[in-house]
Amino acid sequence: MKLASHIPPVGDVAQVVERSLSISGKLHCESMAPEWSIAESKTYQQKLLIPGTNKRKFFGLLEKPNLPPSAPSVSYKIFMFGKAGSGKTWTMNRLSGQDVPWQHTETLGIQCCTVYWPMKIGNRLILFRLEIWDAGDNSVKRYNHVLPACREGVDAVLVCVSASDREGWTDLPRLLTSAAQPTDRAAIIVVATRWNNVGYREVTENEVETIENTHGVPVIRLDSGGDEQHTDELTHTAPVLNFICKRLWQRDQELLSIKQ
Ligand SMILES: Nc1nc2c(ncn2[C@@H]2O[C@H](COP(=O)(O)OP(=O)(O)O)[C@@H](O)[C@H]2O)c(=O)[nH]1
Ligand SMILES: [Mg+2]
Repeated sequence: MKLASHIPPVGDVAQVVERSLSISGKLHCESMAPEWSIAESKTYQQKLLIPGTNKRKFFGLLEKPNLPPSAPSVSYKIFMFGKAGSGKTWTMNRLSGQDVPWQHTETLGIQCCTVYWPMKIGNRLILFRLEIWDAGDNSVKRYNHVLPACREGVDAVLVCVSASDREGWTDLPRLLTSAAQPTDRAAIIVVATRWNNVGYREVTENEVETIENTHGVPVIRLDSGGDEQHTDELTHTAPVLNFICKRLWQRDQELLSIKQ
């Protein structure tokens, strides 16, 4: 198989092929499953929780959720990108079910966390393993190696922008062009944080749609959702994780169709 001549070689196509082989033993372009029932998805999501609670379980390096052995796991690297205070750490903690920071504290160096997410693709249950990388802005500015390390082999970039920061929103088009190297072909997703803070919101629905249409990127509107962190955090976060995993899967299929 050869890459089409007009498409620059992409380093991570090999990774995508490997991911695909680990699932089926051959290259495939699999379509997404129709939405699986909430009851079925909840059965698998329960495996992510500490038994008898709604709190997410921490999985050590050699651990993973107890899903049927037939369910393969696929790993993806995600990088949080955005200006200081835009909500990168807040978003990473939300996705991983950790407590969110209530005050802005500069992230020291690079912080990573792993999020497991079971989803059905076609008729198969697949365990997505998302490795999320978050870097503090001071470290990025001070040390030249931080940004390249975060970007290396990245599958998706979550571009964070606060919906209560007009200046940050105006700068979003520039941020989108610098979010990833074109050769990475990373999936770019914008995360608009503080979305439910309506009194302070500086961005309209129309402006979000304009960004989606002109830049071809989806925008996730994220909110703090009251007390879901303590009651049913997972149910609240599930649509966001479903969306991110579907986008990653679609990107793999796009890269595979280039390769074939
Ligand atoms: N309520 C709420 N607070 C947020 C949200 N996103 C960020 N924050 C707050 O904004 C501040 C900065 O967020 P942080 O994640 O530390 O920014 P970072 O520098 O991009 O990592 C913190 O005080 C967070 O609590 C959000 O969506 N909702
Ligand atoms: Mg931070």
